[in-house]
Amino acid sequence: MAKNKTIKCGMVAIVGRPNVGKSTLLNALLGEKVSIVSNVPQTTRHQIRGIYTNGRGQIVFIDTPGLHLGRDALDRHMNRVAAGSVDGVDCVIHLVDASEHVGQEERHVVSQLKDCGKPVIVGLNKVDVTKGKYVPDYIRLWEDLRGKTMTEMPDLVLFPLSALKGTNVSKLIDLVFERLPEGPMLYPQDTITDLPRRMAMADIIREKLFRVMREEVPHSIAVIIEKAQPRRAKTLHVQALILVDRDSQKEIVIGKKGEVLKTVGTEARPELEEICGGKVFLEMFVKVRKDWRDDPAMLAEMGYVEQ
Ligand SMILES: Nc1nc2c(ncn2[C@@H]2O[C@H](COP(=O)(O)OP(=O)(O)OP(=O)(O)O)[C@@H](O)[C@H]2O)c(=O)[nH]1
Ligand SMILES: [Mg+2]
Repeated sequence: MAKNKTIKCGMVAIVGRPNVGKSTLLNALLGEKVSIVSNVPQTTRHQIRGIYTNGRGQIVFIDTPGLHLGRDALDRHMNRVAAGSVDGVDCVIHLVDASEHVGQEERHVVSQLKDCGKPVIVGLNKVDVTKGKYVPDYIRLWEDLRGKTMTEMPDLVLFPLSALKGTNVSKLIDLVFERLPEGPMLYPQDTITDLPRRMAMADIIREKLFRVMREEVPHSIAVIIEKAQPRRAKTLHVQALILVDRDSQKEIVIGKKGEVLKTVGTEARPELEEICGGKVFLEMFVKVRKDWRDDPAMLAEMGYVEQ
């Protein structure tokens, strides 16, 4: 009987400004951490797929870098990845921070999405903070930029949620399935993400740097896994290179008597061991590379490939 049951499968892009909670939402949807989260805008730098599978079918969620107005090569790369993610998907989740005013950047996001030709779910996130005080502003923004009222836009639906608290997250999955076509699964049932392991490892270390350094964290910080090789007794030897673009930042990243790096290592190791499935010996080095955010070769080495 199960053989004849039709299943629904498709791809869904999660798009929005930096820091609205896209990666938090992806993790909440999957019930597992696949994308790093921080309170620093522009945390996500590449496209990360998270795959949700159940009896109804399969949803491939795509977490994207925040759409923003920056101008250097890394900014251009991040914006291109985010905007390009909308092509080829079956549905778009436009995630907004409903606890904050609509700003210039949000107008920019809607102007990019308004003619995408896909069903759009406007996820009104962070309703745990202000109970969605600014929701009417987000409705007005869509109405304004499309020149139509909500009732004239059946392809658009507004949906309040809290990615952090999990409020309405399972209902969002129902809403997405309603918008997907019937079709075969795109990934094996037990796949959760397709992020290459070295990139996932580099991201975990970057997330811990953001957490430990808080407001001191330099805008231009990057992590590259230079080596991940087995070393005696099932231990994986991981060498991570941390890049900053000024000497003064190098000292901050290392910290007094190396305490920042030490804490980052302690926090990162258990998560690295989880994705590697064994013990990890972690070594970190900090180097100064001026203007790496505008250096195509450096960006390519980090996996932020120019397309
Ligand atoms: N109060 C509250 N905070 C949230 C919620 N969702 C996310 N956050 C917080 O918002 C901040 C940003 O979350 P991220 O998931 O990294 O945001 P993002 O949209 O992926 O950001 P970028 O990758 O920089 O574009 C973090 O501090 C989260 O804990 C929510 O529903 N409620
Ligand atoms: Mg993110």
